[in-house]
Amino acid sequence: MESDLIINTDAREVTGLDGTWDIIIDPYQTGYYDYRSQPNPNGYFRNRKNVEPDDPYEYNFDLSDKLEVPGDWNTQMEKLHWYEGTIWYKKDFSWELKQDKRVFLYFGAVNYDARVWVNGEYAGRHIGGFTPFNFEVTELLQNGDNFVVVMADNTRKPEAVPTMITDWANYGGITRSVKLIETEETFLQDYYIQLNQNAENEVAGWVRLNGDQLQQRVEIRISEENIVHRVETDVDGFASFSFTAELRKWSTTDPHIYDVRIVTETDEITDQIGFRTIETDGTDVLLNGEPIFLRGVNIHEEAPYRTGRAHSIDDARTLLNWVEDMGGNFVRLSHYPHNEHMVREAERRGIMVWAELPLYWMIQWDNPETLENARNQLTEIIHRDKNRAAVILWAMSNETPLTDARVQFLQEMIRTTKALDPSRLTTAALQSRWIEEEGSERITFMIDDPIGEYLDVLGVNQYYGWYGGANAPMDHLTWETIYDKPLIISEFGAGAKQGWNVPDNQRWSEEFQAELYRHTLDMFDRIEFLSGTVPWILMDFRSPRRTLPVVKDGFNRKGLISETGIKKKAFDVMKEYYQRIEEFGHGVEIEE
Ligand code: GCB
Repeated sequence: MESDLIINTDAREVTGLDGTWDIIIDPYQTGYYDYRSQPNPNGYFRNRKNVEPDDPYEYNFDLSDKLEVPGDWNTQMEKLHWYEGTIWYKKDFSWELKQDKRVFLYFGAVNYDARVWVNGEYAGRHIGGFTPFNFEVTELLQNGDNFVVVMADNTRKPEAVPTMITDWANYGGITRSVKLIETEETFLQDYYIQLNQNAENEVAGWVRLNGDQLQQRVEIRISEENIVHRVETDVDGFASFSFTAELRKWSTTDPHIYDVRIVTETDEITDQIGFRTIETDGTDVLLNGEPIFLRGVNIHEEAPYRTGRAHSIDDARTLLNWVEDMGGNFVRLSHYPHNEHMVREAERRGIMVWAELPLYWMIQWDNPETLENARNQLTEIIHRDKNRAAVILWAMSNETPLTDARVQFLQEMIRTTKALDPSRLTTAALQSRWIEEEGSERITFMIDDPIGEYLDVLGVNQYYGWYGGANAPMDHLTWETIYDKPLIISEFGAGAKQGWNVPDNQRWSEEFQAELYRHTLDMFDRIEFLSGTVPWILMDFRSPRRTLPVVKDGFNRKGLISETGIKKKAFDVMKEYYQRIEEFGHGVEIEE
């Protein structure tokens, strides 16, 4: 699947359109449909204003409310706290037309359905709330005053990805940065430069040009190693290549990143790229050929301290500082693609990334349009992040039901992933089957989900002691798998309200949560084929499902840190566990 997405946008000639936008709240989509439900050619995208007393327009962007972009609408305005529906956004900007230049309008993400117009002319539409997209607007711009209008709709729909029910807030709006990207007539749109996973001293990849002058000489330069590799693009502007190179590997302890410069006859760009191999051997995950235990933690894209959708480099730094403080070397960016700052910042710090698609709980598995939508979101996120050494796992789904239609759907997703990016591993967060032995206390967690056959690494979520079972020693629990593949416990945990003052060991107390972590981690020591642990979750996050007053108040409280940034007791339990793993490895219980 080809994509017209422009990558590495920060390294290009960019004009930011972030800042204050005029908005119109439009629950009835009056700005789009007329009273016969037909698209109205004079919708709000025309941005008309009454000038004369008799002018008939029944809207006015300039006199309406304002919102900051990037940012969700729910946490910016009290009256939008629970709003799901359509909001129109408008931004004025001035532009100087340049000969021989092309211009693309790029959105980091809009949740969920975005239609875009420039100066009243239609530019395009995008579906999916967490992936980037761009439209060419060269012909739509004019010298001087311009405006862009976005119709953003976050209505939940049964056929959508994600679908109706999620355990997170459906934050709406233009949640990531908007920019105009200026390019040459023929420019380097996309490239893939990674180690060949089957020959670790071979750099392999491709470049793709966009424009009229598609046959060009291209150089890939890694000057730190005195490497200059030359290729020529074909009539379609495409060239694949491979060359041998002894490179310093990117790893969690030495996250070395090279400046890689790609120079064509008409364009050039520099990216920061790390080189590493990631593979499996039986039940081990191997980074650069060595087994590694993934000391992980789950993260939602929830902004620390202020709540709402996180989007900035500062948000990423705060969250990843906590991961490092805990002793982590791995993050699961659940349950959808996070912003690019997060991935690049993780990479700079040597933190490995599990990147996930929002195929969460229930999905219309037998709906071909839903599959197409999911594959499109997959394609976009792979395109954006395929040169990031930190990303080691493409995760297909979370806790999806065991039906044939779902297996076929996910198989198709795995096939697409491997075709687009043969250099990374696939996984999914599954559930185990509890087998209770009659007349005995023993319980076996059996991993035999049929999709396991097609994945490289198995993630399993388990909440023994919280959703079922007692918060007590777990010696009666054992784990079995029918697959000779690495296992990551992709979720475990318990809810606790930070500072909750109740007698020890009561549900919702910090002590209860810490105790459950101790019992669970003891159990993990006994799982031989375990390759990583990922507690649920780093920080409390908003979820409309969590209504219990006083304790929850609209937040999922399984965070190890409160949304106000205060660590709970279980944070230290996790930290001690990771110190022990780092020092002695997995499976070694230390006698106190
Ligand atoms: C899960 C889900 C996660 C929820 C969590 C919970 O299994 O994967 O999205 O937030 O449990 O807190 O119940």
